[in-house]
Amino acid sequence: LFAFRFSLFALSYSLFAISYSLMNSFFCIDAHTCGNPVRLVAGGGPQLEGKDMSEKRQHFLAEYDWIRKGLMFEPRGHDMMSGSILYPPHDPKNDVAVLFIETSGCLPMCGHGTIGTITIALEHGLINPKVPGKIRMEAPAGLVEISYQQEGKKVKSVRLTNVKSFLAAEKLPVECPGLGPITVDVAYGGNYYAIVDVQPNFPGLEHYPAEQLVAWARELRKRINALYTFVHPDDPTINGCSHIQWTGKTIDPTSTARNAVFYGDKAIDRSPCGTGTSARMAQWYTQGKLQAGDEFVHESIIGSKFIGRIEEETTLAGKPAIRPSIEGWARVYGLNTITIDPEDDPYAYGFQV
Ligand code: PYC
Repeated sequence: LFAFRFSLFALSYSLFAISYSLMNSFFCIDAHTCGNPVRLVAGGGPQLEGKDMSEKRQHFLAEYDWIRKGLMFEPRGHDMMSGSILYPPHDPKNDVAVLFIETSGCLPMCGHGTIGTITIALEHGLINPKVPGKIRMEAPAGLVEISYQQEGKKVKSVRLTNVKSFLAAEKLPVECPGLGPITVDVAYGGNYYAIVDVQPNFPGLEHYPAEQLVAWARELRKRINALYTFVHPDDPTINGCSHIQWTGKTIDPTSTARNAVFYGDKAIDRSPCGTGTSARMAQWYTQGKLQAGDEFVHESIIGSKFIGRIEEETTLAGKPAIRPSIEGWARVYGLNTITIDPEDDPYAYGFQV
């Protein structure tokens, strides 16, 4: 029954995909997760080669990155735009595989992207979970286990148990433009994050406008990557510090912590960032500030919240690691058929200013 159901899914998906890609048109379903955009490409995504999503990610980057640029950058997207493309799973035990696309590239894992993608896919019948209420999702960074609450067609919340997350380095010195010498901890939660904790030269994110944090973060990321190397122990295609996580005082005194996560070249995540929250929970866990069973309520720059929890205490390459879970919600708001036609539009592949 599974094989039959899966082949029907795969067949209808490929027919849909082929007919859209022939027209260079992409049928997208737009949503946001706690304020941050998720554009799911439900038709027109390319067929990719590879035995898993990590290999498929490399194939996409080598041959189809124009699709990401066209759909994510202005004029069809914007600085914060982020999305995903669904693929059949490689392991028959799993329900779906996902490629994440974003202004910054193709992320190994994206938490807000997962919550939005799963919400859209369930509400629009693009996934048929083998076990109702549960989804096993293959991401380039590894297996992500999901549970969700649905009332009628509406998905009310999604909780994802992320890949192994760990603190990679502590108190790395770096000179931050505008702030002077600071130290950062670097943690992995599906991407590598430099976490800027409150310290003498950084009183907290609430003291600065978002544009200022963006400008500093862009330069800070360059400097960190020039000084230090980060490579995932199991997958060398995941490397480099891609995000900066500014921290500060919460708006709601009942929240545990707040962040402003910089990604791409000009974006601050409007959600608390799922992989950033995972990285920060791994940092807190390793530093003895968070235990299994504790609730970690993480607030974003706009005050939206993810609820984190440690699901498993484990190790990775001899280092302490956790499998954190993150719960959040998404709302679907638009159907959007987007054409990328370079013969007709000089800005088909987008631009950045
Ligand atoms: O939620 O993991 C996330 C994420 C990564 C970049 C933007 N959001």
